[in-house]
Order: sequence, then C-alpha cells, then structure tokens
Amino acid sequence: MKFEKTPGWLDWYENPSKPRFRLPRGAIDAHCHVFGPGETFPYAPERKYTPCDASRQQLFALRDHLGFARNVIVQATCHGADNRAMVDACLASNGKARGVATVRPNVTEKELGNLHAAGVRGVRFNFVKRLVDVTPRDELTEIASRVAELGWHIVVYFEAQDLPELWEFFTALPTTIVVDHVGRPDVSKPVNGPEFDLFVRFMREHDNIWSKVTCPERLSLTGPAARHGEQRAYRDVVPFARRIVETFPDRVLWGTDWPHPNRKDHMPDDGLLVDFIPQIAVTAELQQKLLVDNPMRLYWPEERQEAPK
Ligand code: 0GY
Repeated sequence: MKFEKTPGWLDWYENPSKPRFRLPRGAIDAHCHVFGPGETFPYAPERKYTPCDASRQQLFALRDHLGFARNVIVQATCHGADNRAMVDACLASNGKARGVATVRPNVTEKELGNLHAAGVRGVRFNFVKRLVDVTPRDELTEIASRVAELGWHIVVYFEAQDLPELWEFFTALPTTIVVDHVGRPDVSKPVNGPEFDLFVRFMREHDNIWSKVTCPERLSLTGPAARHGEQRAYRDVVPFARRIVETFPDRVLWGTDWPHPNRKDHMPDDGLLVDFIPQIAVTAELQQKLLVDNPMRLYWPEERQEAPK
C-alpha cells in the first residue's frame, strides 16, 4: 500500500554528524522507532499522522554510525497496536534490540508470549491527545495486570499539565513505570517551580518510576545551536534533564527518538543529540548509569554480571 507523508512533516536527518562525545562501551539508544516501510508494514488506520518510512536497516546503520551497541524500539502511534514492524526489527537485530509494544485488552496469552520471545519487555500507554484517542482506564488497568505477570514495565507518555489528573492512576500501576521525555515540562517555567517540583516529587515518592531524559528538541524553545558541537544546543532543557539525572541517577534512560516523528520546525542532527548527553550527565559515572547500567537492568536483566563474592 502506498502512503503519503503528512504535509509539513520533516524527514529524518540523512547524514548525521559523527558525535564528538565518546559513548561508554555498550551504550544503549533506549528510545527510538521504526516506521514501516509502509509497503511491508502498513500504517494503522486510526493513526493521527503518516510518517516517512524509517526501516530497521536504517535504524541499525544509525546505531553503528553513532556508536551505540543496542536499541530499545518503542512502538509509535502511527502503527497503532500492530507491532509487526517493531517485532521484525527486534528479531532481525541479533539480540541487539528489545522492544516496547502497544497492545489492546483483547491481546491473547499466546500473542503476549510471542512478543516476549521477540524481545518485548514493556507496553506503552499514551495520553498525548494529539497522538491518540482516549483508551478507558479500566482497559489500561487490565493490560497492566497482565503484563506485570511477564515482568514487563509500562512506558507512559503525557504532557506536564496532565500529571495531577493522571497521578493516582500511575501510582496504582503494579509495574516499573518509565516516563517519556522528562514528563514533557514547559521549560519556560522555572526548574525549581511548582510544575517541575511536582514531577520530581512524583519520582521521589515512588521508587518504581523512571524517566527518559530524551527529546530536548521537542522541549526546547531556544532550539539547536547553529554549529555542530556547540555547547549551548537546547540550553533551556539542560537544567531540567540534569536535575532528574542527578537526583535519580539509577532511574534514568536516554535515547535519540529517531526518526523523530511530528517534527515540523527543525529536524535534529542525531550526532548533535549525542553531543548533548554530557551536558545533562556530567560525569563518567552518571553517563555509565544513564547509557549502559540502567537500560541493561530494565531490558537485558539476564546479562547482569553477578558482583564477585
Ligand atoms: C515520540 C514522540 C512523539 C510521537 C510518538 O508514538 C508516537 O507517535 O511517540 C511526539 O509526537 O511527541 O516519542 O516519538
């Protein structure tokens, strides 16, 4: 089937620069997607946008170019609950990719088992109104209790202003919860102001809550720097991401968000995004936790080394 990309939607950056920042050995890009290709894996009828194709081969080429060892591929809303493109990518990765799926309450035990065998270790609940129609909470609760039995976690995507209303629902979930993109703060507000303090309190009071410190390009009002490697890229996001990394160093993840759905003003250079990491994780120890230890604990726990006796 042929698909026309939504007008105004930018294509992903074709020739990303080589990062100057040397990633630690075994670094994981823990938030990225594959889109189609639409001819093989059609986009979902209920989607709110049609992306440009972004295949697993292109994702794996980016992984190698940037210097990552592994990927966590998150199901994007344009594929609805049809996880075939993501599963195909996980299966073709030689164990270098794990996945986060979207499922409906009618998913069978066999389907969940197949997803697990392919490398899926979580489901995503999306509350961003421009991306999805509302799913009733009782359906999400039902899914949560089923995936908890598999030892999976739940990724949640929401806007900061919606946290008060979602708080009770999130804190009743029975699994580890991973929040996308620092809970999407409004970075024009103070980093120590009531809105971001609430997010910090959310994580402080619930030690099963993790955060991805991803997507400065989505949150920033100051934007990318003019030149690659310029230290001030996305500078208004730095204090927010840094506060979370330093307060909760064992519960943070990082990812590129390639191929960056719904970008209309600028498309980030993925090399520049990698160069942003040392601004928010300023020591080698914090970088090791953010990029290796934490994602390994969540997605490849079976490979954790036993501490020597
Ligand atoms: C992201 C962000 C976005 C889109 C999706 O699944 C999606 O369609 O997550 C967005 O538009 O903010 O994490 O990819």
